Amino acid sequence: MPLDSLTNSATDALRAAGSYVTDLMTPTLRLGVTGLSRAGKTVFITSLVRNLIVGGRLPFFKPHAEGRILRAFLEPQPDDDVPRFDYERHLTALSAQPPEWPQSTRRISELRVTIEYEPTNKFMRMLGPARLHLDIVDYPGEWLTDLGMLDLPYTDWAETALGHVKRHGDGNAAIGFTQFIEALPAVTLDAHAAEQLALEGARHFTAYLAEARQSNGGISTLSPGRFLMPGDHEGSPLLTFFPLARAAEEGDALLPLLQRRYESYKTHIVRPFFKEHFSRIDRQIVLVDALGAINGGAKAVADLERALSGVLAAFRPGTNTWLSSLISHRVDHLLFAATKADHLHQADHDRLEALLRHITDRAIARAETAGASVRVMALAALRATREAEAKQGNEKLACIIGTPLPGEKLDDRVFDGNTEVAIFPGDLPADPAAALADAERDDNSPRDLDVIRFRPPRLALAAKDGQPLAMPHIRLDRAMDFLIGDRIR
Ligand SMILES: Nc1nc2c(ncn2[C@@H]2O[C@H](COP(=O)(O)OP(=O)(O)OP(=O)(O)O)[C@@H](O)[C@H]2O)c(=O)[nH]1
Ligand SMILES: [Mg+2]
Repeated sequence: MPLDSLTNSATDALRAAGSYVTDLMTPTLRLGVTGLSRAGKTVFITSLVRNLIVGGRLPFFKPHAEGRILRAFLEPQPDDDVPRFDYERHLTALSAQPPEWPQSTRRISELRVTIEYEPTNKFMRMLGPARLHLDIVDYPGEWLTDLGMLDLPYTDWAETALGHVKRHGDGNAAIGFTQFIEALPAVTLDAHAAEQLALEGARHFTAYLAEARQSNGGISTLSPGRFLMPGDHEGSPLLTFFPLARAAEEGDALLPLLQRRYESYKTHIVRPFFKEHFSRIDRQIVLVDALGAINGGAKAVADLERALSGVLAAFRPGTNTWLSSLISHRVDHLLFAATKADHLHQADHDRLEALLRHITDRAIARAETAGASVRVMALAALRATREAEAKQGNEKLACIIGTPLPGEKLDDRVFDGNTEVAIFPGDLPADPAAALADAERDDNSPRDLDVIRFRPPRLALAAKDGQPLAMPHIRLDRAMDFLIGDRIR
């Protein structure tokens, strides 16, 4: 073998070994992104990743502002058994003419972005660029409410769930479920008949959960979280049980079947989720559509609060002995973000933040998230409106300009999805308690705030790949700085 080819292959081998070692040594930060359905998770991740990759406008993301981010790029994620976050498809929807919001997603997904940067430390700088793997995990907030089931025997869970049905018993599905329970025979001897009843009961109970969610502004607070968000378990027997309160009878096949399914649901769905995904998260953002809830009225706000405290229980060290023993490290940065802040004029952003703080304060106090650094922020991951001032008599009104989605209504007007309008969305009360009281008024009374949905903004597209050059946002950079900034040093 000629000498220089030997030298070449030796250098290649060394380089390969070097990059292998670098890769092994590259630290990983796992960022959990969660929120109840429609909170804005998909838009948040898509915008964060795009802005990182193309170097968007991020003045408050310090490593970027200091010019130390050399590049950011997607790499294959580490977990082969988790679906990949469909970044490209979401980006394509947002780049369409007219732009569309991404489709709703209902299961866990993951994406790895590698950030190459210049270290702040002089000595480290001499070794060349450093790298950080950012693994972003998107999962439905509803799954966190299942944590409460882990310490709860079937009987206690059933009692709580049936109490809920009793309190909200006026809908069709609630009536259907109650009638089903009342018509059950006291004892079901036959195993096949018990199976059929379990299936039918689960169908009724799922319909009830959907109805409860519908009447609560789209928020579901009741476990099992997977009945409405089955992820990959759609149609699985693990999801066929329902709450039943009755004493054990000799020879009855139904109650033991329901108890067994309930336990299997915990063993095969809830525990693995907390063990394999949740316990590995380093940083967490909880996205909250507080404006949507305010707009939805009293029940929606109360339900949002309840759901959030369910979600927060998962971050409370020592709440659940099983979970505490599992989490060797705990989430050290926890961010609550009120999403879609672009529905309000910036003059109201502080109020939105105060409102979220007010809602989560009660939950955080209960959750005693001691040790973790917790922050609350109002943001818009993708800003769909711009601001303007309009004059009404002598008064100046802070308006927002955007294109409402087709079918959106304001007073008597129905929008067609093509027309840009300036609207005065109203103000949030300065006192968060007043905002909640406002929402708690009779649902038919006029509200101080109008929240309508807008089309995504038309973005400047890169000639190369026809995808957005950057995404306008509100405070996304501050959120990034809090969540990952200190790890890019
Ligand atoms: N104006 C505005 N609307 C937003 C923003 N983020 C999300 N939205 C709206 O909220 C909807 C839901 O956002 P997604 O990101 O899909 O929410 P999600 O939490 O992933 O929802 P699921 O996948 O259904 O659980 C979008 O279709 C938009 O209408 C934002 O920054 N600004
Ligand atoms: Mg989604």
